[in-house]
Amino acid sequence: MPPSLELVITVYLPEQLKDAPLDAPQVALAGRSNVGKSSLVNRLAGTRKLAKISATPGKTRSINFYRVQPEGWFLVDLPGYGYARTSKSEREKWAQLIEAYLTRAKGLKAVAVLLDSRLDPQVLDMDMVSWLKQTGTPALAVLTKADKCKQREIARRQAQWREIMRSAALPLPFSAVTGKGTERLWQLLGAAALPAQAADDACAPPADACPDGADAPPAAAPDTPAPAPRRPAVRRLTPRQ
Ligand SMILES: Nc1nc2c(ncn2[C@@H]2O[C@H](COP(=O)(O)OP(=O)(O)OP(=O)(O)O)[C@@H](O)[C@H]2O)c(=O)[nH]1
Ligand SMILES: [Mg+2]
Repeated sequence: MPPSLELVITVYLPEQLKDAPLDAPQVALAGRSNVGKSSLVNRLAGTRKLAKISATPGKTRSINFYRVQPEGWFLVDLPGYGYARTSKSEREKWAQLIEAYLTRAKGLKAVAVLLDSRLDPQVLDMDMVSWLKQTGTPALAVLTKADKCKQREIARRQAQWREIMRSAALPLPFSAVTGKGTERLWQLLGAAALPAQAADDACAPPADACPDGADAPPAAAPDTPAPAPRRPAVRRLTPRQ
């Protein structure tokens, strides 16, 4: 049985973060607006109704904390960054909320960076990856909307991101439409959230591998320090203390 997801709290303002389970083990989902974060949450949950989805970018304007049962860690859906067609003050508000979360979430074990399979690496995504490296936050790269791409294109995108992230691992192709990558993603998220438990389970046989090579674990905390970001990921992100 796959784990289940339950929405426990929605946060709209940085000051509301004090009521959120920031100390509990958690993995956050980050990515540009419209990349497919909420669709991924719904696919993991096996429902279309848990997270709100829209073809119009900028749908998720809050941070949504989902409890993963039975393990008890949290999957955290962040608002998308870089949505251009909204006011500057609105963008700043979201950026502040994301920054407040990333800097205060003591239980944050990793950030799954969602990247659109169809697009060449975007500056905002590279800035997010650089920030994660600088702060020593493990990153899992996930290529969304994989159903829209031919395998050759996916392989090229995987190689591009592996190079950028200086990782031995390939990003995981994922499709909320077909379900491709779902089982593997659950494994990777769980292992990131609860590493000790994953080590205990290490003797268990590996789950089925994806035929297209997607079974390689996606980029995890790279050892090599990255160059400083050209500009901040979502505004000015200060490393966590
Ligand atoms: N073909 C395809 N479309 C997808 C996939 N995932 C998401 N979409 C579509 O992409 C659009 C945006 O999806 P969302 O899940 O709302 O994206 P988001 O990242 O949560 O967006 P914000 O909340 O605005 O940050 C919707 O029209 C989805 O139906 C996918 O795997 N394949
Ligand atoms: Mg969303």
